Amino acid sequence: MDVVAKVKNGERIGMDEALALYELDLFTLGRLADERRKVLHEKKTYFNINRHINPTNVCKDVCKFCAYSASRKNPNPYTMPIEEIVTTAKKAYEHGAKEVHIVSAHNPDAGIEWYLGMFKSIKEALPDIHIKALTAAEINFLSEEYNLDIDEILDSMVENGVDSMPGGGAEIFDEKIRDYICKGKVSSQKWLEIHRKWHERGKKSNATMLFGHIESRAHRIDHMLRLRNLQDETGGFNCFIPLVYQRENNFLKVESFPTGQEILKTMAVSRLVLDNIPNLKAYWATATINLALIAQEYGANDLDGTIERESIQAAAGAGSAHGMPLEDFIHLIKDSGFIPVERDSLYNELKVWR
Ligand code: V47
Repeated sequence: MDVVAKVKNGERIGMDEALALYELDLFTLGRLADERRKVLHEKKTYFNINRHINPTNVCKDVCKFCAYSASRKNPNPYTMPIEEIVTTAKKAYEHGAKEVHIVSAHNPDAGIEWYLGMFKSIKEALPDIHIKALTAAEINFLSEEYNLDIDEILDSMVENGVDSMPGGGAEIFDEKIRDYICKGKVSSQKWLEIHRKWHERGKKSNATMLFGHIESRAHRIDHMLRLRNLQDETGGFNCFIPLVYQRENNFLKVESFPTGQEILKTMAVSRLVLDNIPNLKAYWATATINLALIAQEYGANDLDGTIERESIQAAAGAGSAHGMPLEDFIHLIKDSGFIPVERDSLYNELKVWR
């Protein structure tokens, strides 16, 4: 049976079939992904009102793709005091944010109390806000730096008020590519193990994939299949987020960057391979807003959120430094023919913006 028939039958596809999907013309592939999206979400596109906070850029690791770390091309190290992080969260809450998304670098001078204490202080000040924080890469760093079990750290996260985990640090699971782009960072196996342990606590997380640099289509599919296997066991992933590689101010030499077609195909293939992860996020910060809006027709049903401020991808050229006003967000989703639905961090619907 050919891959189109198999997808239409709702059958699971493997590596060779997913590679064959990439060979389809964009419209055929898009239609398959759109049909799958409609079954799950009709014309709804989810977003949340959130505030990204990146509390330190001091990092002991050296990822070639990173433009954010202070030890590299960016000469301005900073570490926000906990009071400043709480004040930032409070201001965001007053502006309507329901989630703080907190991702940092791996700062060996900040101390474990700083890493975990910020969550406790935020929750004390704002018991209703959802804290999405600590990537598996940060958790692995804390475990190595302070000689703690992963379990101890995950338990402390829960005790200190972390509600869910973001999907960062996954990059590309293929060991050879990973070794080249981010040697020394959390291994693929460890990344998956940390998420498994988090899911075992009844908690949810996201999964990212950094693509459009030196990886091949097969590496992307391998990444998706490893996630699909874990999701079969735990069901703990809420959302998959293919992050488009941003090329500025870093040390990863890339010969050719993905076209809009390749980005859309990757979205569509993600939707079809990851048949057990309900949400596919076209993260507008890295895909650009216009392509993210088109990606809604290629399987994506989530656009992240208003962000308000973001430093990691913005340092590498993304247009996310100042977020996106809520009115613009809603207007753009509506104008592109979809129904904006404000969600909470766990994908419960809060408001349908008709
Ligand atoms: O893992 C770093 C990426 C990630 C670059 O869970 C880059 O909802 C593109 O975790 N080009 C961290 N990307 C961000 C993250 C995240 C973002 C949005 C939503 C969610 C979620 C999580 O930022 C890192 C890395 O892959 N990143 N440098 C770059 N040059």
